[in-house]
Amino acid sequence: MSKKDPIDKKGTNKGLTRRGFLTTAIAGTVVGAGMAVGLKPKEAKAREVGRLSSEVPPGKLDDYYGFWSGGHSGEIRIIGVPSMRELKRIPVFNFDCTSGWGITDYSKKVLGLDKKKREYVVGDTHHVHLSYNNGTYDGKYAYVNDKANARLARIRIDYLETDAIVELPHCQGTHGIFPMRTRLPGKPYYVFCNSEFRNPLPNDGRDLDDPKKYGALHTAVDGEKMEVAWQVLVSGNMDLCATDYKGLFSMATCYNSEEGVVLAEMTRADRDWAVFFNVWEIEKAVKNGEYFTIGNSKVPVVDGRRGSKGEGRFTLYVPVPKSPHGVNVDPTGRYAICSGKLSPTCTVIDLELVEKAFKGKVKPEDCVVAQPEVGLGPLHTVFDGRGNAYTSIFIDSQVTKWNIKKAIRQYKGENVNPIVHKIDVHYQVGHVNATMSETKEADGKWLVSLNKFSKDRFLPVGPRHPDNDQLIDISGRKMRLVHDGSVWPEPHDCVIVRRDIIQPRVKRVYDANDPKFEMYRKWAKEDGVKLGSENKVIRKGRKVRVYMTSLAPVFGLTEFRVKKGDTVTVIVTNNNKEEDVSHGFCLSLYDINFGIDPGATESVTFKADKPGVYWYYCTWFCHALHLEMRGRMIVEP
Ligand code: CUK
Ligand code: CUA
Repeated sequence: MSKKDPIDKKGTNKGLTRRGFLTTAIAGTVVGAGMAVGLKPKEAKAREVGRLSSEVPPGKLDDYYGFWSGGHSGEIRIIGVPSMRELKRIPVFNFDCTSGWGITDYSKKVLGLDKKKREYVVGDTHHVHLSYNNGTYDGKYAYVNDKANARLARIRIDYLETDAIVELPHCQGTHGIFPMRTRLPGKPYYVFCNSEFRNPLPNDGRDLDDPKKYGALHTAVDGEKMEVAWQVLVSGNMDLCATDYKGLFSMATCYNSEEGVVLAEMTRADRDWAVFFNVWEIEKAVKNGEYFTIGNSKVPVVDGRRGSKGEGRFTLYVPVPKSPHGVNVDPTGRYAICSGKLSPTCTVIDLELVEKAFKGKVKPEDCVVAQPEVGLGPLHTVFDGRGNAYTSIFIDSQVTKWNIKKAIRQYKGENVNPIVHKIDVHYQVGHVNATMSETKEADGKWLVSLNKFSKDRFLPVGPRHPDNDQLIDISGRKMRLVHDGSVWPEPHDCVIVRRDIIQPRVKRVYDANDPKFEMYRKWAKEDGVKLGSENKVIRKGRKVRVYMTSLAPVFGLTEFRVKKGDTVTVIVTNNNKEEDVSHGFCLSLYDINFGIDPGATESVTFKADKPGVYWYYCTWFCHALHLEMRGRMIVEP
């Protein structure tokens, strides 16, 4: 790396990376080659090292929407790229007073908290993916897993709000998920989910001490209906998930082929595998009734375990070295790349050969076409659309850029080095992702390295540090570290999407098919109230519905009366239609706090169990007289 590189001056990347000596030698050659084809030294230099600007000046917008998982928080976060500014948090499996998620009637319905069943109040989000068509994002939905309580959630992109959550039967540790990358005419659109932990099937007290009888399931969820379609019983623990670009396969990396329950047992074997699922063959079997069910769930299950009749028909086990983690398909759709975790290699699997292997024409092990050595602890791989792969290296704290075609040539015995460049990251990187990397439109501009450790990179804030999401320019031959971004733990993964694909609405509109309004319309009809324009208290026995408008700076009702013991539903409509004018409804000493977006209606149901006077007030600074925007709930004894 030249002394003129500004990165050198900042001292963040001091020329030679630990293993960079190898690529430095090649660097000179490329600059030279650039000059040979008539480039001025400056242009050649620009090609050599990325030179994109990450500055987004005041008043300007980011080029990309980043969808980050929130990890422990159970949410999704939207980050502008390249500014790395946090723009929004979308509550999914968690509670949030900004919107009232987990508090309002609609959100409780989505979360399943309205029923008298077991209630989950925590979540653990790892993998966010958007819905696709024709190999790229179609801007309809985002999906995210809950590893904690085995669920899949869907977020509608028009409002960037969670609209459905489905529980996956018999699963624990729902980890890798991936939607189909294309929609096939007349076929359902599936999102595939891996269960990482094996458990007794059904998990009702049987087989407690007989781990050989535990199982793990690969689940297909209909991404439009948000219903579980079928499941496949698999050998080993499944980790990450991916799909091909033709709509034929889903796939999972599997570790713990030993099917052990403690670490020493889980890591004994030198080889584990990647499992490929023959989606439409499974679908056919299910349609023909060739399935069984587990416990009292009605979901069809087929057996795809090793040595079962389904192996070779439903599933294909391709051996890969020791405990693989990530699996990623390159933008050409030809190669699936598994990262070794306990092996310093990536394994490149040719999906055309996988197709042949399902037809019995080649052996599963012959689908492997390359195995480049990328560093210690490779986890996830992403792409620039120019034939290069970028693998996160956990133990080395590096990102390795390597060339897929060269890796294939090397595997065939040619004396070529597929490694292009390595860059240090700070520190212990998990996922990396690049702009549009998970689509055929990968554009090779920015890469984000989601580092688990940040140690000395930020002001210390106690024993728990923020994570460090680093922005890296990948437009040149060499990578260039541009920005350190602190982020509260622990986003596992992200996708970075061109901004023209995401078209959210700035105010809520009464669409006929908006499920949020369905509930209110039904109630208003029952009560003969004009929703959004009338302020009325309707009593039916001990049930009271309070219809209230809000328009800055007043609520339509400055007081309402109920009796102790009533079940009260307060329905608030925000009649401000201007952008940005949200209201909130916070009811003092009743543990109620939710927001109402412009044009929206929200409601809350509670028991008026305490007599007295309780002020409700607006929680959004909506007007100069915002503090005056309030009223009294009078609860008669
Ligand atoms: S996992 Cu966390 S670094 Cu849950 Cu995608 Cu690989
Ligand atoms: Cu409405 Cu403040």
